[in-house]
Formats: sequence, C-alpha cells, structure tokens
Amino acid sequence: MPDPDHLDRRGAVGVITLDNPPVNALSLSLRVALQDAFEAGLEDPEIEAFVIHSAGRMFSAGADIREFDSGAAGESPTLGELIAMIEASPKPVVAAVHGAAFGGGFELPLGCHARVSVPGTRVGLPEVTLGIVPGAGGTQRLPRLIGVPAALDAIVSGKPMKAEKGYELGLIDEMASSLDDLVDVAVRLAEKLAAEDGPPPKVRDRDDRLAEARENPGLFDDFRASIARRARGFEAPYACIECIEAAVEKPFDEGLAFERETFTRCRNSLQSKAQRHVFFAEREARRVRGVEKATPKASISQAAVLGCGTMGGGIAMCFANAGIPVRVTETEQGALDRGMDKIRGNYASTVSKGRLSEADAEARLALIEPTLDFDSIADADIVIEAVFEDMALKKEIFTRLDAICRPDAIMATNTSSLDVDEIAAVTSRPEQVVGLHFFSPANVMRLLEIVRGEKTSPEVLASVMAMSGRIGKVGIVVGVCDAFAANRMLYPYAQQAGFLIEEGAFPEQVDRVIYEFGFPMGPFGLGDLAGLDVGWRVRQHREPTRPKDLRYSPIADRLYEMGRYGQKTNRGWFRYEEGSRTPIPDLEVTELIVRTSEELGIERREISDEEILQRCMYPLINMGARVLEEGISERSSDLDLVWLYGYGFPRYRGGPMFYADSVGVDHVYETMKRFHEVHTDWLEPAPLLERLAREGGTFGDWSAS
Ligand code: 3H9
Repeated sequence: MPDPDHLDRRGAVGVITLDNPPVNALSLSLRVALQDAFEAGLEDPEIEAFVIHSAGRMFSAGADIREFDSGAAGESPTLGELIAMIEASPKPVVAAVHGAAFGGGFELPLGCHARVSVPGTRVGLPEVTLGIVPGAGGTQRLPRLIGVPAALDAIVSGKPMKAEKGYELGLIDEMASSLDDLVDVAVRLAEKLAAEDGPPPKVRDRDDRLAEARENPGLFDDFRASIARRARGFEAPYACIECIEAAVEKPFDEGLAFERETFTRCRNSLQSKAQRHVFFAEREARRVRGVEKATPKASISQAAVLGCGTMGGGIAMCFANAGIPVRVTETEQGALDRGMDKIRGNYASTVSKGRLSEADAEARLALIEPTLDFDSIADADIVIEAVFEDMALKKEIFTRLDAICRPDAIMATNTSSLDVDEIAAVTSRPEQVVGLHFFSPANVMRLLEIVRGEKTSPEVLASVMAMSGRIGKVGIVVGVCDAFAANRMLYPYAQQAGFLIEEGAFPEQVDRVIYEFGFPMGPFGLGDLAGLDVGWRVRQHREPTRPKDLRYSPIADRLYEMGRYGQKTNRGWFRYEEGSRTPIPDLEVTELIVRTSEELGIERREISDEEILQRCMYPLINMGARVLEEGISERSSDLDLVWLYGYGFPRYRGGPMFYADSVGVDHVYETMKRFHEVHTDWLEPAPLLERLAREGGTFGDWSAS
C-alpha cells in the first residue's frame, strides 16, 4: 500500500506506487493511501512532479465493485474527489500504465496530465458490462481526448483498447518499449512537463474534439439506432450515450455532475445488481469442490474429436479457433467429407461477414486433420466423443479408447443425457473420464457443461476447466443426472409452452412474451431454428424412460408428421418466406392448435402475458431448486450462467435463480403452488423452494453445506 513513507523520490519526481493485490482495485483504503502520498508530495518543496504507477500485473481493475453494496464507494476520498485533486495539482502528474487499466483504473490516468504506457497494455471503460456508466469522469474526459465517435464505441461497447491504438488516437502520450523502461519514460515526461511554463495541461479544458461533434447533430441518434439490436433491453448503454451527449452540450462541471447522477441511478438499478451478480458468478464458477488452485493441470496441445457431424465439427472448430491442433475421425469417407465441407462453409461465412480474414480461416482449417484412422488419436491429450446418443455405441467406443489412449489422456463424452458413470465404468480408468456437454452450434454457444462423474479426478476437472477458458467457453461443473442441469431445466419450460397453447395461447403470443422478457427468441421460434425433426427424435429417444405422469403436448409431433420441420422447410410453428428468418403466424398451425384443444377436451381461454411468463419461468426455476438440492449443481449462480450462456437468458436479469430472488422466492413458491393445484404436471413446488420461501431465504444465500 502506498503511504506517505512509500512516496519514492526520483530526483524531483515523486513516484507513487499503487499496491493492492490482486488487481489494484481502488478500494477506500487504497484511495486514502493514494491521497496521503499525494498530499505529502504536494507539501514537499523538493518534489516538482509526480508519476503514479502500480505494483503487480496491472495498473488497476477500477473501483472495488464489492464496495458498491457496502457503501464504502461513496466514502471520502471518493475516486472523483481524488481525480479532481490530481487534475488541479500545480505539479504535473503522469500515469505510467501497464497490464490493464479499466474503469476507475483508467479514469484516474485520464485525470492525470499525461499518460505513458507499454505495448500489450489494455485500457478501457467496461462499466457498461456491469450495468453502470463510468462514474469518475470517464464519459466527460474520453471524448475530449479521442473524439465523440471513438468514445461512443469504446464506452458503449465496454471493450478494451490496446495501448498502441490509444497512442494512435492521442490517448496515450508516450509508449515505453518495455515494462522495465516504463517508469523511467514517465519520470522523464514528468520532468519535461514540470519545466514548462504555466499550469499543467488538463483534459477538462480541451474542446477541439467536442467541437467536431457539435458539427454533426445527428451523431447520437444514428449511434442509438446502430446499437438498437444488440443493446435491446439494456439501460446502461443508453445512459452512457446520454452522458457523452452531456459532455458535448454542457460545461465540464455540469457534465460531470450529470454523469455522477446517472452513475448513482444505474448503480442502484436492478439491472446493474444483476450484471454485477453475473460478474462475480463467472469468477465463483471457477471454484469447484475438491479442486484446489494448486491441482496440477494437463497441458493440452493435441485434441481429437470422434464424429464429424454438426456437433463434432463444431467442437473441432473450437479447438482450431484456439490454435490447438485437432484430429476428427469418422467411420466412412462420405461422412468425413460432409463434415469437413460444413466446417469449411462455416469459416467461409465468417470470412464473408468480415469477421475473419481469409488467411486466418485457412490457418484454422489447417489445424483440423480429418482421418478415418481411429488409432491415430492415440497420442491426443484429450479425446472428445461426439457420436450418436446411444449407450451401447458409446460403451463400445470407450472400450476402444481405453485400449489405445495414453494413460494420462482425458477421455470425454459429449453426451447430453446419458449416464457418464456407466460410460466410464467400461474403462480401466474412470478417473480420466468426464462429460463435456457442448451446446449447439458448438462453435458459437459459450456454455460448456462439464459433467463430473463419480470417479472423475480433480486433475481432470482442473484441466478441462482451464481448457474451457482457452477455447472461449464458460465451463460449469455439474453432477450426473438425467439431462444434467441445463436440459433438465429446459424441459419444464418447453413443456409449459406446449400446454399454454393447448389452453388458449398461440405460439406468436408466447414467443412475444419471452422475447419482450429479453430472450433472443421464444420457445417456438427456437424450435423452428433447431428443427422440429430434431425435437421429435429427442422425444422418441426419451420415450422409454419418460415417467408416466410426464405428459407433453402432442402438437409438436403433429407438426413433424405434417413435414413441418421448421426453418429448414420454411414451415414449422411459423411460416417463413423463402430466404427469410422472420416468423409469420400460419393459419394451418392455428387450426391444428384449436383442433387439438378440442380433442383434448380443453376449453380454450384468454391467457394473460403475465401467466405466460410465470408458467414458462417459474417451473424452470423450480427444477433449478431440485438440481441444487440433489447436489447436481454446487450453487445457484452456476445455474444462472447455464441459462445465460446456453439459452440466452437476458444478462440484465442475472439468470433464472437471481430473477427468482429478485421477484421473491416466496412469490415464486406461492405461484407454483397455485399452478400445481390447477395443472399437476411437473409443477409441484420443490422442497428447497418451499423451505426458502418459509424461511425468507434466497437462492443466492443458499449453500449446499
Ligand atoms: C468502476 O470502476 C466504476 C467507476 O467508473 C466509478 C467509480 C466511482 N473490484 O477477473 P479475475 C477480483 S467499476 C473488485 O479472476 P483476471 C475478482 O473478483 C469497475 N474485485 O482476474 C477476483 O476475485 P476472486 C470497472 C475485483 O486476471 C480477483 O479480483 N472495472 C475487481 O482473469 C481476480 O480477478 C471492471 O469492470 C474489481 N473491480 O482478470 C474490470 N476486478 O479471486 C473488472 C477483479 O476472489 N475486472 N476483481 O475471484 C476484470 O475485468 C478482470 O478482473 C481483469 C483481470 C481483466 C481486470
């Protein structure tokens, strides 16, 4: 921690070191220490200028997010007060930034009189991802330095920028060639500024880049229109735009006050609480029972995927995209060729959208080696089986794998519902076996359900957790049960959607309610996208094990029998114009639904949007409660991530279990009880839901122990 004694002298320059591991978050104690060190330097007549830099791997990750709930963020000196003090200093202050400077950790350098960095450093204002606006002057100073269009892009996306780019934009004044030189370069610049006449230059006084924006009054509305799709439902991106507008229209201090008010409003909003919950949930998910930080991890430099169908091909792409060579096997040439064609087609489409260069696509393709030689996978560090969902076939494959794989190889199955323990039991090394449930399309969806078998070793779990990050996935560890956590929670959601249309709703109403709630699409549109033939096959497959009382609506099967397979046939739950993905309600489906209700003896009724939402959401939350109490999932926030990354649950609602806590667990319980009295299927409140409701508890506070 810097304190007055920690203010180092380099000639006439006072060098202050921020030191608050692990990420130099600007917590109250660090702010107090920085203020003390700075005031000591101001009083010291020998000191003519300052450099602020940091110990550890980064400059600063910003305000301490945990303080948002404790109230300490508002205690003096606030970050805003500190930055104002630094900016007003008659002695110039240079920030020496390395590693990362995010949020308040970047607003601090913006308030300094100059910034020096080193290649590879990332700087940015990611506050929007936490549902807030930058609250210590970021929205007022950044546009003054780099212009409004670039500032809008950076602040509203929250994406970090490389220091090299910042240098080109005039954000960084000088680049040191290496970390070893950083402080030297900053000290020299501080000396130079101290030698200049007059007060040091302040970003708040700059107006040239704002003047450019005043020439273009349509700028903000155009920008709003450009983000309408990706920012749908989110409040913070629009609040960020308003703050930048204020920077252009108001004098600095008024703009700053507007930003402050907006920050406080956003910080107190449910959306921000939900997004902060997601931030910590992602970090919490990395903690897995029985796996220590020091648990050794296998290094994965060669992967193999068995099966080059849609799933296998998508999984192979994940490895190639991460620069890991991968072999894909099939049993016959035709299937292998078709699989590789699909992979090539996927890359070509990404190139045509301008998201990947031709050369990069070629380089990735070169990492995928198709082969018919099963034995060639013997040297792989990890093998992922992605063949048809059939227990006998999987057992046969794992017996063969056991015979040829290296003793330390990780053997994974991509099963979405079969018993991983039963598969592992055919091998001589069940501790090396794990489930890796990818979601379709595997190269796109970020969720990876990591299924821990009874005997899966901590080393294997630690290795696949690390690997999931490397291949761009959010790995969530779950236990073995039918359908695991994600699909098990999906079933009641899909089941209720089916019942709602039997009782009186129509697919377009259900889908509208779910879309307005914030999902990218409703259950029926999703069915059409995935293919109603796929859903039909899954139901056929599950039929022998379906509990007798577990009814589902027959309408989906009827659509399948009519050849309505969804988007692929331009007809499914909806109708589609050739080449379009816009769903259009179809009279044939409406008539089928009404007829089915009649056949089932159900008198159709008006169903409110509220009931639709509750009937879709609460049963899945209820199933989440069962998953938790059975120990399939360690914590409710893992289930939130499953739904965020597997099914597009709106991030600003924090996931289904957080949503349950925010509407009130007792309310969810009472509503489920009411539903169960009327409709029996699967709606019986879970014991954990009942207990939390009675005790006034929340899923967030619940823990298995
Ligand atoms: C802000 O600045 C508001 C201002 O505009 C206005 C103020 C008035 N606070 O991610 P990691 C913890 S809002 C508290 O695993 P990495 C993290 O939880 C802030 N804690 O490391 C973890 O704890 P644990 C804007 C924080 O190397 C540990 O540090 N800033 C914070 O993978 C290690 O983190 C951001 O949004 C924090 N700010 O990634 C940046 N940051 O070990 C947020 C981290 O107990 N941070 N922790 O699980 C990040 O994006 C990443 O942490 C970073 C490092 C990329 C920096």
